[in-house]
Amino acid sequence: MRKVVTLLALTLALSAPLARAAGAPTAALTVVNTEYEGTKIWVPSNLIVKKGSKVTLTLINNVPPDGSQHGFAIPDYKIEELVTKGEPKTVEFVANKAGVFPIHCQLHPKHVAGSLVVLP
Ligand SMILES: [Cu+2]
Repeated sequence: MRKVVTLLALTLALSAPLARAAGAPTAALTVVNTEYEGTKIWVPSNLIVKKGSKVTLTLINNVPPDGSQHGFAIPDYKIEELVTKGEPKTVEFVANKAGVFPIHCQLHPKHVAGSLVVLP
């Protein structure tokens, strides 16, 4: 009986990390809108996650003046947010298709664009 209990404890101890590894990967990223010499850009511009990841984006608009608004859109994932300076926004989605998907500000075509890269 003692051997069985020891074996059971050992099995549980070894299987716990495996069970965690089998869960969906997660990615928590903070993306900040900033202005450099007159050019507005979300940084980092390229977001890289693995397919199947539960992605949580924290969007922060730091471009003056207070109350200014910029967009953050990933049309292929049907994401379109308005982010006001001083009011960070959280976006959650599952990266369920692999590829390279454009990110842009839907309000300002000249705002530098980026990409969401979902690795297969
Ligand atoms: Cu903008």
